[in-house]
Amino acid sequence: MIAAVPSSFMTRVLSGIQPTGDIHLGNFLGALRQWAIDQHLHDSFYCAVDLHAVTVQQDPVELRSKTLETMATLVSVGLDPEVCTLFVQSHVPYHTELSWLLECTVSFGELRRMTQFKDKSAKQGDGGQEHVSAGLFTYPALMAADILIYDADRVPVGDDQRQHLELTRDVAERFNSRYGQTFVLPEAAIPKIAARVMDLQEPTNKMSKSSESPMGTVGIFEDTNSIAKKFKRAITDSENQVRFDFDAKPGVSNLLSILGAATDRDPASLADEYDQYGPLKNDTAEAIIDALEPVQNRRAELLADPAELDRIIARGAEKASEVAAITVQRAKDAMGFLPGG
Ligand code: ATP
Ligand code: LTN
Repeated sequence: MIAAVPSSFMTRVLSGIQPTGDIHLGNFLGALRQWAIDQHLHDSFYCAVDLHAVTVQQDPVELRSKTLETMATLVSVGLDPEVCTLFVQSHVPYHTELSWLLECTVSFGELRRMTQFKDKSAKQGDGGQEHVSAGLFTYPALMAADILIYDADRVPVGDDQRQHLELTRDVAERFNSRYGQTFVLPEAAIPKIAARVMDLQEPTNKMSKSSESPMGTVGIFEDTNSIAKKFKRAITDSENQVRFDFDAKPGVSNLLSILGAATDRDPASLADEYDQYGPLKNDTAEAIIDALEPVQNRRAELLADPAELDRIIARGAEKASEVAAITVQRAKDAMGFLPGG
């Protein structure tokens, strides 16, 4: 038998998912599935980032139920609470404390350049002035705190988070050079295939929880018939030639990426096996239905035992807090806050 590697010698990993909307295939292939596959290789922390969710207005009843659902999803995709730490971000108040210190390290100009802020504020009507919360603007400082507080070496995310990760590294480097070595510099871990799953109806837009395209977004708990129907109706093009070329053929390339991710195959070489769109759509739907079956079954088991989920959440908060408390104190000491209190 191989002896377990002590966690102090393992790579530390952290990532988060917002408890908003229904978790979709983009979240699954771009992030969650990878988290589950790699969990035994690293000392991993995964959270539902509820403090990020409130950067846009949330209904309180819905926020509570979505947070529970998101935690149930983390377990359903195969994350083992005995192996990794699964927690709710707001249960570890040190995140917001460190976030303030980092808001005072990041610059206004850096935050203004974040494309996620530009996109989300533009969607709110007035171009980002009166109805956009200040929290949506400072969000990347909180995300940096989420990562740096666990001394994470590696952050597995989809491609849309690349810019936030670069900012996190810049902020950590600046803090370290001002106040002395305090934070570990994290690397983004972005999957090679399906790092940006596109909407099935509008394949030039990313599949997103906040999308208004129900036929374009595939929820991971959707029933089999509905998943099959969405793939059947996926937008392709009029060329009827299967080729992997995202610029010229976004719809077909998206299907090839999804099939490639689900079957662990290279999307470009999969293209050689098809000369029509129909069979490609059917095989992609089938591969996704197969990949989601164990996830859907585990969820049914978990929902039958709500006390177990409560125990997992409580244990996660305790384990995460132990680590986070130490890092925040280190950062405060480095900045010159008076000890005690
Ligand atoms: P929204 O678009 O409404 O902000 P979201 O769908 O991006 O929400 P998040 O909770 O912000 O969901 O993302 C959780 C993880 O899923 C992140 O690592 C993110 O990069 C990844 N992810 C989200 N959408 C996609 C996608 N379409 N393809 C690949 N990865 C994705
Ligand atoms: N910003 C991310 C969610 C997120 C996150 C994090 C991801 C918040 N904190 C820390 C990785 C690490 C998003 O919108 N998907």
